[in-house]
Amino acid sequence: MAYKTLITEIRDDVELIRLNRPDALNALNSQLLCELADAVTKADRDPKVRVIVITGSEKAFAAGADIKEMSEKTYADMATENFFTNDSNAILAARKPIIAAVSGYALGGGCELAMMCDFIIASDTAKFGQPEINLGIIAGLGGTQRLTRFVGKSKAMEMHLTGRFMDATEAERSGLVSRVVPAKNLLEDVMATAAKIAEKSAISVASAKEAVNRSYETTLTEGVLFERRAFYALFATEDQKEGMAAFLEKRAPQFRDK
Ligand code: CO8
Repeated sequence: MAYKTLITEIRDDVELIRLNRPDALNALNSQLLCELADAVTKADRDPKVRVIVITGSEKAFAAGADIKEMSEKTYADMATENFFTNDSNAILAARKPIIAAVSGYALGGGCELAMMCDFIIASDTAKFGQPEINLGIIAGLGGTQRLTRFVGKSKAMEMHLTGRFMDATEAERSGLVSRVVPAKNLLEDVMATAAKIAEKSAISVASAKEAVNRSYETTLTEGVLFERRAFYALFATEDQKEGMAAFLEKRAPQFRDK
């Protein structure tokens, strides 16, 4: 599939997906979401890819769902088209880690897309917000649920009710992003982080992702039980033997995803 709204490349073991609708600050329309779902699904299946990075431009990660595309839609259109749902589910279904590299605006659906990734590294120019309230709607790609889990009820409620933006410093302080880096270093830093993950055993990486995500979906007791089972299971892998032997022999491990 040749993409019209994305630029994709594999650099070393990393699939770099750049949202590319510069005239609309990377607003998410149906075509972009469909192409993104396709690119993520293919990268997730591609043995040459170990980590996926989603990024935008310096000015905008994505300024939200495409308002032009949505403006004339009716309730019946939205409900029957299942607008965006299947595509966002495809992104959430990826087993490989996905890093959002956010510079500039990450608003509405753009903020929600970043939050669907496994973690966010932001440039010091990043601005996050859920300004849908200004359009007479609310967030629709998980923003009321995920932002609340990231930053707590008070801040999430204020952002959803007023539409105000959060800058990178506040986003880091509130736990929305894992790190803030100077804008000029964003991609380099994210690719170095991705390379670090790519060195690990893909089996333990997938297990860690699954277990951390499980913490959102279950009670503490059930989550810890889930983690314990995943932990025991890793002792059935060659990579666990290799990782521990390498530590004891004071050398770097050679993981083989086995
Ligand atoms: N949709 C469509 N076009 C957009 C969008 C958008 N979300 N954002 C920006 N653009 C376009 C502008 O219309 C403009 O196009 P043109 O040059 O043809 O007029 C171009 O991008 C540049 O934008 P601006 O001139 O406005 O740039 P500024 O630097 O002055 O402002 C802002 C930047 C502050 C980001 C401003 O563009 C803005 O406020 N954008 C809208 C932000 C917004 O409201 N986002 C939420 C959208 S709704 C949403 O995301 C719901 C998600 C849930 C979907 C769930 C489905 C199930």
